[in-house]
Amino acid sequence: MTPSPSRTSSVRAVAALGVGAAVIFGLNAPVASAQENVLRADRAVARSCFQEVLPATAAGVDRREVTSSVDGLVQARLTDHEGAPGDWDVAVFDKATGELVAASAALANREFAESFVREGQQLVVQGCRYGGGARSVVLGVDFLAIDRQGGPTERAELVRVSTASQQDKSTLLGLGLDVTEKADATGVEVVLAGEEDRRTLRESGFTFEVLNPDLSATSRANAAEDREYAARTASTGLPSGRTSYRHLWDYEYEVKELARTNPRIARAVTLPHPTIEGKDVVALEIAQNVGNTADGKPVNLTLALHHAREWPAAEHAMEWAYELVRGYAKDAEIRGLVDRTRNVVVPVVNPDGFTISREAEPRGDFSRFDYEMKRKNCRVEDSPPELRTGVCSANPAGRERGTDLNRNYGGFWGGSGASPNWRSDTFRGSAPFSEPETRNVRSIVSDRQVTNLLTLHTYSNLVLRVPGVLDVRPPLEEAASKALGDAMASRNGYTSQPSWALYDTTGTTEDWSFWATGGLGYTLEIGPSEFHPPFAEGVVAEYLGQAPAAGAGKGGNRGAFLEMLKNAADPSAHSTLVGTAPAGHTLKLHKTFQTPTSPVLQPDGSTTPPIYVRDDLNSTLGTTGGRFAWAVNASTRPYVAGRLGRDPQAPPQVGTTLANPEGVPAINTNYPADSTAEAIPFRIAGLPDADNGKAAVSIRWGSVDTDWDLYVVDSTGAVVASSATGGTNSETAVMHDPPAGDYTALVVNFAQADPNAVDDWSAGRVDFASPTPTTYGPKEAYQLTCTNRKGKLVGVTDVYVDRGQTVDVGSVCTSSARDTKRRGR
Ligand code: 0X9
Ligand code: ZN
Repeated sequence: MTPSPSRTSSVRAVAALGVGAAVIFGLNAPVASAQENVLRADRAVARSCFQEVLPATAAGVDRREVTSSVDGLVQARLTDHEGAPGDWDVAVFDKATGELVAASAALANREFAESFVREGQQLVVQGCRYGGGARSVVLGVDFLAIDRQGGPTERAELVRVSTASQQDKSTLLGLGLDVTEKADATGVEVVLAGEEDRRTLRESGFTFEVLNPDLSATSRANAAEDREYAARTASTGLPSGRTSYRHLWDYEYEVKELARTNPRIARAVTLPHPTIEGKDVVALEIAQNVGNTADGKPVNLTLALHHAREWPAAEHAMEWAYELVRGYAKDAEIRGLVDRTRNVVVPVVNPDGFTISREAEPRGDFSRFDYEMKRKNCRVEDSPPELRTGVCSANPAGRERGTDLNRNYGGFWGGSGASPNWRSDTFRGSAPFSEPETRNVRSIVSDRQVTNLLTLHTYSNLVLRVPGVLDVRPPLEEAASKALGDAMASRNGYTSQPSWALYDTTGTTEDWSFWATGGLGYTLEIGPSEFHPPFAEGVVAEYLGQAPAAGAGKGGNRGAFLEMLKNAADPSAHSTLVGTAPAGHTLKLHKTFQTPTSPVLQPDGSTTPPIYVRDDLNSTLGTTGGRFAWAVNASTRPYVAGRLGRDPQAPPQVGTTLANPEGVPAINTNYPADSTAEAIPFRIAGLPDADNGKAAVSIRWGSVDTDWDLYVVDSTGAVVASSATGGTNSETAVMHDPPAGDYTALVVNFAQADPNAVDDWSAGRVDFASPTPTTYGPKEAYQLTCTNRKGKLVGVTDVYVDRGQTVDVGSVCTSSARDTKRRGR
């Protein structure tokens, strides 16, 4: 595929500070270490670097003045100097107005700030030594010209595509369009980024209606509303009091300030893998005596912003961090829960993408919307060679560059609902865990006992649980998984359901974490209708549970997060190992296994064999002497443990035919608004006569150019199944575990190949199948080891433990492996 003209922009990079003023084409490497590029400060001062231009004489600050040589981007980078670790931040200001242009405030000396500038604009680049021992740091400043003569600005719109069946939704997903999570029995909302997407949809034959013809206008209006709201609101009821959407540097700075000012309960952490643009990803850990990470408490992990444009997700995670830290001092419920758990919050999993989306709003006037609606990360290697140039904010492929991080996890990777095409918004990446951002999350989940995981997205008012794929079937722990999802939904007013109920997705966060570790995992889709609505609605109302949010009066997402935390604190919801060990010893739980991905879908529709993904789970308990209790996940991973099903109590019902009534209904392309259809009643039997795991209603006709659509309604008239594809000569609507009762098949005459010779439907049938029984797999063990103070291995044993169970492993550090094993079993 070739990019549309508007996406073509050429980038020229100029090193402004550094060894000469070399012109670097398509490169943004940090500048080498000439003296003028080393910032120095003898003292560290913990303060914001981006608040204002500080006096030149102020302690802990050094700065340079530069003039932009281009119309385009400025990039300021900090890197270590002479290897000394520390924490420096950087901010770029407009010299004339003192206004902030860009900033970066991560936890170490690795900083990357980028924004738009005009040719001749004078800038102050300020470096601030926030903490740590590094007296100096290397500054690199690059300017990148952007050619904006690329063509017409694109108009993005939101449409609702009619898709009656699961098959339809798969076909739609296959078009590579930007399909949202807003979906129901009859349609899905899709973002069309421009002309090319409009053409793709028109040519696909799907019918659609326009919901919002100009998303760019809505986004400008929302931004204006946000400015007015912030201007007239001194403080909100949010835990932080925040009144507007944060920038990436706000998240970074607030994470470290919360840690610095609450050192006993909060700790700021840099995740192990820097992003593709070279940014550090930050997390906040909250627990009583937070520094003791080997205290054996259950870990509650809150993730946000896998997807760049979903700003309220990150706001919710950050407010939750404030809730826990501030609540610890003044709220007995929060304090009690935090005392029993360890909480890790990653507000921005995808900082590269977030910055591009967030900073597009005020300044990016070239194909502006395109970047604000970015979803993926900044991976460029999978793009065609001619599109591998340019930095992420000005890549010739525009927002289409990158991997969908929520298709890149190992769980069922490469199957349906994820694209093999680099350009798609659901591009799965070149391999499972090919991206640094997903590897960061993987490392947290692999190195801790994460018993509870919540990953925040926008939008559609949903609480989604595993699995993301219908074929995977529910886990044995479906009841526990559903109960917690329902508990969260009772607070935020969202719909609680398995993810696959909307459409299949593979490679998502919790479809790896749950099936590999057993930690309960959920996706929240926050808010009813927009990726980043006005702050007052998308953040304040949704978090606190105020009108117009669905959770108004029920506790909102704050309440939902509390339900998650309560579950984490409840030993009956996970597993516990107890035993005795002398003080100062280290217990380790270890598991290694491999799990197959999905058969890997290829661009031509064929599949190649699954890839085996190796996982290594490791967690540690530091002993304090005497009895210990260690909160852990069950030893058998749900992937092999089995699947929940049902034993048939009776044979399935015998299939029946649906007779086509006299006559032909008028053409109707507007069901359900227009109810014109043929109605054929049928009955589904129940126990003791029949036990149906599945009912399939089907019809057939002659020409693929004729289009009959099929809907099944129950006795209340609610649509319970449907099938409305185009380009086929049959439809099949499927019901799973259908309740006994009276139903009606509604057959809609959508189109006729030849209006003068009716191609009527025939062969109407309802077929039934038995339920699939529950299946059980093998039991898996953890390897438990104990090492003494000198690092000598003094105990080893296998441990089997189920959810809700407490297993006594005895005195694991003082006996031979065989003795310990006998005691543990
Ligand atoms: O598509 C996603 O990654 C998530 N939705 S979003 O609109 N925020 O992008 C949801 C993933 C899980 N959903 C399904 N299996 N349907
Ligand atoms: Zn999302």
